[in-house]
Amino acid sequence: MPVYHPPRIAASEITPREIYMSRRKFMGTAAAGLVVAGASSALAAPLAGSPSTFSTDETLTPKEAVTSYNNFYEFGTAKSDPAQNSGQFDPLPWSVKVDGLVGKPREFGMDELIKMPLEDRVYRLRCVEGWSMVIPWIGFPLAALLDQVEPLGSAKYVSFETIVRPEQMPGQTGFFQPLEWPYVEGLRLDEARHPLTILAVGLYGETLPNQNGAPIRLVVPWKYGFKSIKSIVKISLVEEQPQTTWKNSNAREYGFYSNVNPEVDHPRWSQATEQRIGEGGFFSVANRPTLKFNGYADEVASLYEGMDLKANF
Ligand SMILES: Nc1nc2c(c(=O)[nH]1)N[C@H]1C(S)=C(S)[C@@H](COP(=O)(O)O)O[C@H]1N2
Ligand SMILES: [Mo]
Repeated sequence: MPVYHPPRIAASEITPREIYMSRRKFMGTAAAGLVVAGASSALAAPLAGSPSTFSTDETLTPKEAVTSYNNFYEFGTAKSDPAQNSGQFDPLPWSVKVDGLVGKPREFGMDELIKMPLEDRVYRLRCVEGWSMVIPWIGFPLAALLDQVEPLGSAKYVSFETIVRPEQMPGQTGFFQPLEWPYVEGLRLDEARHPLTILAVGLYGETLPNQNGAPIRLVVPWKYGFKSIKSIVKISLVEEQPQTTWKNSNAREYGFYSNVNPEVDHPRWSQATEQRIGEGGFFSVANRPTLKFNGYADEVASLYEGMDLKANF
């Protein structure tokens, strides 16, 4: 199968601020009436980054699968829920507060974040449930943002927080709450600063669809998908290992590190193989060997030298 390359628009042809402003204007005038189930992608604006040497050349997972088979419990627990239930979510205006053990705490507006040095990063994403995708993200290294706030020597970890907005997130309302809100995640500072770790603002040549974490989400390709927290409103530099949602919900099954590792099984199922979504039909079998660190061992294995990865799962 040939590798599909998303259409590229020369970065010089787009002023990100203009796109965001016109998108906002559109949303303002079009009003909620136009936003029907599954139509959130109609609000997407074109976006482009420069090519990156970190990209895999594996066959891309079709866009339809990337945007309709999601985990985003704020919109419901079924794979189809995020695409179906996120049409009312209005991601703009948006800002991300960066605070904690930093010299220059501040809030970044989305208009600024969209102007960071954007790159195309085609990454494998491997969910702890046993499926994987190859996704063409557009984003920038998290390290570039951290540099701007000047982390103090005492900062050892980075914590992340998703928005809480029950009026636009149906999974945050009702009697059954599958997780505690806000969804939180964390990385060690060296993991957060690793060049593979990005904040994504788009995929497939467009701004992020709501179901994929609009308007800005984390992507850490060597860890299980749940570490890649969506719709981030806060990033804090801290001294102690941060709370993480899935560990809080079940510490026996989900650890802080959550590095993709075929040698360390989940207590209830093997992690040795995976099912590539969109390959051989939507419901193909798990016939691909899972690679250590999701195939990024050359880049990241040194971060864990001397660590027992079975104990630190
Ligand atoms: N806020 C939030 N972020 C989240 C989740 C979630 O439920 N809420 N699910 C995680 C899981 S389990 C996975 S596999 C990835 C899926 O990202 P995708 O839908 O873009 O493929 O998002 C992660 N980020
Ligand atoms: Mo996941």
